[in-house]
Amino acid sequence: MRLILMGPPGAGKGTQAKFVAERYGIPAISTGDIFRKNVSEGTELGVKAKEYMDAGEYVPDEITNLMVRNRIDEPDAEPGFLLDGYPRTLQQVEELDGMIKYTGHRLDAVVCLSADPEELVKRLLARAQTDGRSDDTEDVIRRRQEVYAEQTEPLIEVYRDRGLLVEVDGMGEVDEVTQRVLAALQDVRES
Ligand code: B4P
Repeated sequence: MRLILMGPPGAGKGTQAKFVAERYGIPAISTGDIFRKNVSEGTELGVKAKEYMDAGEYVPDEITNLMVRNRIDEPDAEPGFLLDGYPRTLQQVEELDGMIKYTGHRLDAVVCLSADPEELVKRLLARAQTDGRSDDTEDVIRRRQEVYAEQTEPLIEVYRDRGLLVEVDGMGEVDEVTQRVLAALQDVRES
């Protein structure tokens, strides 16, 4: 399976990616996690990414695309992968199309989690209490929501037009959402 998991900040991408990846035996590749790892290790990529992430902006496409290209070239991603939080711009969609075409494979589905924006602010502020992520302050969360609406929401139509979009309600308990995502993907496999 080659899957994309998308949705606004805090919709549950990272939370659900773990379960989906486990179910299908594929790696979950989170661009956000890779950036955060680089930030914590103080790499050159991390220093560049931090500036954008802390402001709630997207890291530039050329940096993000190269990072994903390298990651999906690794052997564990050969049988398939779940991309969590990539692509987020139309340019990233184009790049990903090229990467997948090059390997002779195709995307199976794009799962988009939806949730009420105010609930998402609450979830992320709650996470701020426990994880202390530097981009989980209210101003930055609201900026991330704007950036998502401007740059990532248009991708929904792109994937809908391709017949790949699977919309899943991300409200409710984590395990309820997991059941919905897995059931929706089961339908994709059987269709
Ligand atoms: P991400 O790490 O992807 O951050 P996110 O959108 O906030 O995460 P996510 O939606 O995964 O939140 P989660 O489910 O874990 O990106 C961070 C930054 O990296 C971006 O702003 C950008 O700067 C940069 N970046 C990443 N990818 C990029 C790209 N492709 N291009 C350019 N820049 C990029 O959950 C959030 C919280 O809600 C958790 O605390 C969780 O426990 C809780 N939660 C989840 N589901 C819940 C539920 N059903 N009920 C209650 N709480 C729930």
